[in-house]
Amino acid sequence: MKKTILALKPLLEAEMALLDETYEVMRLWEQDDRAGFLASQGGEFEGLVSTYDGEKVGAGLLESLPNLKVIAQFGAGYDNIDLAALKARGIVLSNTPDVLTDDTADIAMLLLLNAARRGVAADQYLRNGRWKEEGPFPLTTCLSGKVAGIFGMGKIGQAIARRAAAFNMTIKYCSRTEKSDIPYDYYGKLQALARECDFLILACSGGPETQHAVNREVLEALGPSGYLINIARGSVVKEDDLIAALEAGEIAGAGLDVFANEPNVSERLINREDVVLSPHVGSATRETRSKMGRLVVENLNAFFAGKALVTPVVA
Ligand code: 8YV
Repeated sequence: MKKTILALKPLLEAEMALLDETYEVMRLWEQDDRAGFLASQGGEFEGLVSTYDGEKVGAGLLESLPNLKVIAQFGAGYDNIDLAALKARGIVLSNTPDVLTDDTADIAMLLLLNAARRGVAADQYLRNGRWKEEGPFPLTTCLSGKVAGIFGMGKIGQAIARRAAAFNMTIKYCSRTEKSDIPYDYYGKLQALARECDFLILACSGGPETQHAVNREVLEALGPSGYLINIARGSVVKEDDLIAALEAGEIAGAGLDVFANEPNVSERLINREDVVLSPHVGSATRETRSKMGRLVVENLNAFFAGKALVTPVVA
């Protein structure tokens, strides 16, 4: 008999079909009365497919899934999941690392280039006829010779470092511990890194450990010619402090893919010319989302075959 899985958000069509081949998949997003559905059928589910931008996986949802054994997260980050509650119940968790590293690092570069060279603003300038009417676009600032300070030197941080180095930037980094195999200058304190860099790039995990790590003091240290780039999590930045620093000219600009309250983005950011925005698209290519979906299915298959998870977070 097929195992019954609850999916909080859809995978791409091909991977959804793959899931349907092996499992009885119930789609929470199709339920009008989610609470009623979970109350009546929650006991059926042994597996859960979750995502960062779906229902939060906390004590409440877990209580309604009393027979849950495995969660396969569609995403590398899992700060939407209450790990303590999982461990208390002995539920295992997988995620989708590695397959999204390059795409996410590419988006960091897209934001970095657009923050410095103002690509989006330059496009608008031309389209709105301002080149003809007002003359050349205002001068911008270069990347080469500048310091990229990377907060979080995991796989994505390292992929960003390789790209930034290819743009002739000097790399410095801050992470929990110094990494012996990384050739860049290490800083134990984020504020110290911010003081030493031109572009502060956030590539760390979300969650309580990094919550509001970028605050007024860090932005002050980054200084009036510094830029903040965030492809990590909105929670890493105290967004009110960022907006205040931008409004006061305490930093030069920002490139943001992630926000405090997605998908709602503060008008005070939207209305600023010195900010480049993207709607949480780090992993959002067809190829990568497909690979992420496959990993979700492979992890569930491994678990139900009694094997080790392919990419475990909590095993
Ligand atoms: C999302 C992400 O998972 O991998 C992560 O941590 O934030 C993204 O890849 C994706 O947008 C689906 O929610």
